[in-house]
Amino acid sequence: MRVLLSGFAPFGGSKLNPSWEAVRRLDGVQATDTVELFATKLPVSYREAADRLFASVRVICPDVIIAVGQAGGRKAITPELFAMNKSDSENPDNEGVVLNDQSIVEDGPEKYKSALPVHEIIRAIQELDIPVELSENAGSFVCNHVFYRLMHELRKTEKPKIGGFIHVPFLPEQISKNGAPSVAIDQLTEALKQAAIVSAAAFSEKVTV
Ligand code: PCA
Repeated sequence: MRVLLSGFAPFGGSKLNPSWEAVRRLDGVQATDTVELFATKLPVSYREAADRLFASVRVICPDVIIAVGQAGGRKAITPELFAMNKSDSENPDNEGVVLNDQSIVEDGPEKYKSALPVHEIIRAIQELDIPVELSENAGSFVCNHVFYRLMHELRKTEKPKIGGFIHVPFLPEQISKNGAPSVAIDQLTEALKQAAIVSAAAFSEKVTV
């Protein structure tokens, strides 16, 4: 079974993005006897990010898609429960685009729920002693945009797949001494690997029931 993890390029003046730093370390990793991991990098662009994810999905044909992004300031890894049909941020994306109060999919549902087993993911990461908690708010910038487009796309794919979104905190090297909380790269990488394994197991159960 294949799990595709996406990470984002740096944005907002940062030199790196922990989401890509972590998932790139998982590209090509055989996580278990049956679970293979793949990674793809997305631009921080409302216009392009989701289409780039779908292009990778067409090439890799994963069963599980886990999009990952940075949520600077959060103290824990946060599997997201809901994607909202709204883009609204003062921050420009990497193409300089600012969106205010805009629907992502015209006439689309107000929100989608993650299809990942978020509670199992949280339990598995807790067992590794890595900070993790549920989030019910993926924001309204490019991450939520990709999450919403992914969930919208997954409704209509022929071959069943599951997907969702996980935000990760800053890396220690992104913050000044007394600044925001952070989680080390090895922990982020291990946590996302577990998230992939748990999600693949949930997907197998779903398709064999
Ligand atoms: N985080 C931003 C966009 C890219 C990223 O890594 C967000 O939370 O929307």
